Amino acid sequence: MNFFKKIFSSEKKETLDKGLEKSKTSFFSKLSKAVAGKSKVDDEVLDNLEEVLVTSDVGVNTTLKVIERIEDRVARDKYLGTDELNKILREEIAALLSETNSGEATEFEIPADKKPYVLMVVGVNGVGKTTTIGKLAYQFKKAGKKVVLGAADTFRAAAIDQLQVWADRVDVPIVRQNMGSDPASVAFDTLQSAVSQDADVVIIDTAGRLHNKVNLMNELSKVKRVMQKVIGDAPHDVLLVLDGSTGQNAFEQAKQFTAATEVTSLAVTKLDGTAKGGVVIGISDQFKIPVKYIGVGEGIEDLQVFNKYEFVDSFFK
Ligand SMILES: Nc1nc2c(ncn2[C@@H]2O[C@H](COP(=O)(O)OP(=O)(O)OP(=O)(O)O)[C@@H](O)[C@H]2O)c(=O)[nH]1
Ligand SMILES: [Mg+2]
Repeated sequence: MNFFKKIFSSEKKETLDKGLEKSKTSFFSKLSKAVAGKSKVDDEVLDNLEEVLVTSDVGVNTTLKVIERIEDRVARDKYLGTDELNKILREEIAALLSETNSGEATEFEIPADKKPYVLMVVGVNGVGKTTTIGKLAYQFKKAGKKVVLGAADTFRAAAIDQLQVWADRVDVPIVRQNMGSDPASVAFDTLQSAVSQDADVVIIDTAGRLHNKVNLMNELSKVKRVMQKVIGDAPHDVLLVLDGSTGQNAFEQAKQFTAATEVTSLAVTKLDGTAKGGVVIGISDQFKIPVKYIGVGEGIEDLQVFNKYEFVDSFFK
């Protein structure tokens, strides 16, 4: 299996290893209980393993697929030692995820044929939208791109100020209006400003209102429609941010949000400091929408391009 031969920057790997520490500790302590006193992978071990995966937030559907793969393997190989379970899990989950379109990238990249490339960020309150925008702006700027931010979360004054703090920190321009102004109008202004500055990337922050509010769809549609007056095919990416520390709740949010609006990519944040990191495995397996980024801390550098092989490698080691 050459999945793991790809070499990633050791610095990135270290941050990821550290970010997943809690998830791993919790997973491995459950796993060792599941195989205690057992030397061979048998039905009882598989039952226990199923429980370990489900309680590690991998999700029921994905867990069943993983168990099936391991059952097949048990049927093929005559003897599978529990001491190998770790390695087997790593291989089978990587093989399972190789069928998804998540996590193929290794760099912060944007398509060169869209200028400016318009990224709209959506998600419920507090999931980490603004922080993720700040971190993305930093990465794109570092890659030599000209970035403009748009403060279309006009719901709270603090939200605009928070984006301003990130804009100052990264040293990129921000387009803002007063609190309570029309988000679509801010988005329009931002795109116009970006075009006139010949910017490469525009990132639009939006209000984190509840996914079950009826007006969400209308509001986001309006923002999109108005942006299209400036750039016909904008937004080029609608990034839904999910809080990984909420585990199964993140699944629910993704389901409900994708039903309300067209989402083209996912970011899973707050994987550090939670034992629920397994949720990324389930989300990348189960949603057709690719997971593009993961948040592994509050710092400016703590956003990573999600790469499934690197992730699985980190998780099961
Ligand atoms: N530990 C950790 N904290 C994070 C991460 N991403 C965001 N946060 C924190 O989560 C909190 C909420 O982040 P925001 O960026 O304000 O979230 P938001 O979605 O913009 O929230 P609203 O604007 O209120 O809807 C902040 O305290 C962030 O520092 C992460 O990857 N790891
Ligand atoms: Mg915000």
